[in-house]
Amino acid sequence: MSAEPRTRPFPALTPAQRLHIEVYGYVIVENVLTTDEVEVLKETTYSIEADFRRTGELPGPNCFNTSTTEEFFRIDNLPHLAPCYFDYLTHPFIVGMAEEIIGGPARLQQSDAHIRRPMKDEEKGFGFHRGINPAYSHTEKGLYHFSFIKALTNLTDLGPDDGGTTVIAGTHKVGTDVSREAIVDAAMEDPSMIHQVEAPAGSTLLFYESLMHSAGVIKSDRDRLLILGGYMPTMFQAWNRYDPDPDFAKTVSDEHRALLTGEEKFHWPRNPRDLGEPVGKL
Ligand SMILES: O=C(O)CCC(=O)C(=O)O
Repeated sequence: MSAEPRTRPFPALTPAQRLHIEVYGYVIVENVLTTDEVEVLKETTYSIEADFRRTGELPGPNCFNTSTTEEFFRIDNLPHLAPCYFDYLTHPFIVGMAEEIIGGPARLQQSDAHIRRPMKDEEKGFGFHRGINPAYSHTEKGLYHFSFIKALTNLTDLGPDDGGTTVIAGTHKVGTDVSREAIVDAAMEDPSMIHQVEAPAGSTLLFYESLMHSAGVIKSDRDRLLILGGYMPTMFQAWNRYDPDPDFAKTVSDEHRALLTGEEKFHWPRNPRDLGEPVGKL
């Protein structure tokens, strides 16, 4: 019986990148997207916002806005809304990175695109949060695997004043017995633990969702756009309101449908790597 052809790189991360996320809870992989891919994603998101502001309409069924303020426009549940969104969320390298960290096959669990603009002075500040208990982890081959991983790609260049995503390094392993406030207060005492993304457009921040993270504070006059996919093992349910559009799911390949729906559920072959293993080829 021959093995099915691999469609995603494994391992996707270099040993150094894998060690970085292990220790700090995040890693930045530069230039994952091409300039053209970035431009189409930006244009699509700006045009969805412009249509919404003009008509109040969303671009399709089964999507929603988490925010529609002037400073923060966010459109959620993306795969069926535009081919560029689908291509990002199913990007072999991005899904490959997610599956490496989960430790087995992934389903798309959340997706959103954001436009952030400079805030009013009184609203400036961090909003550190995390979406899931650090308990949903397991260790295999000595490496920490987690059941909710996010791939957040900045669509604008991020310098120090551009409000890149900001994290409290290493907090992915701090349990929920420690309150959010206690973690944030402790980190504020020693800001060397607070790391902010600075990277060219098209770079991906891969992070455990249990890591304390926040939008950065934009001090420049530039918009910050991003797209984000959240991935979980297939046996997990989709997050609230991120269920796949059923009509769209019928139109894609079996492999992509499985990624959108998680239909393989508990058929979940584990796939751990050795830290020293080099990046795998397709
Ligand atoms: O805006 C950002 O950079 C962070 C996004 C965020 O907070 C999240 O994914 O939960």
